[in-house]
Amino acid sequence: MTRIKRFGVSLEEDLLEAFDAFLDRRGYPNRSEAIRDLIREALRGEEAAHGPGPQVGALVFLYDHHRPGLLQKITRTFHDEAAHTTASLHVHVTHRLCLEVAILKGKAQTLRVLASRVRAMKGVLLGDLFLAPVKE
Ligand code: NI
Repeated sequence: MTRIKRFGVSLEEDLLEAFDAFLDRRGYPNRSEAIRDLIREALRGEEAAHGPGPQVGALVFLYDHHRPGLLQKITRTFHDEAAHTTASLHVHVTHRLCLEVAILKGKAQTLRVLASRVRAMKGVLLGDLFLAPVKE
């Protein structure tokens, strides 16, 4: 079993209060458990974002399909990037809004650029990219 090490953390009182409220909302039994989880999450996120190996990803984005030209732009972008797109899911959320989930595969940098291109389009209201390194 890995040895447990202790270290001290100094932070502002209001930040600590906000952190404790966060622990309550998430149901953490103590600060150590929450800090361990946050560190693991940050390390995983960094590996996913900058790791050199292949990644699988999901780009989740919400857009206004009434915006002139937007649908064609989105379609063109994903056709250009067909090698990286494995599947997609489209949900008609409201009269105007569509939610799309594109499942992607490729290098982190390529997928991040693709996600940024989609997010930058006028009429795309939000877009989040989830990446996970593929390990054999
Ligand atoms: Ni739709």
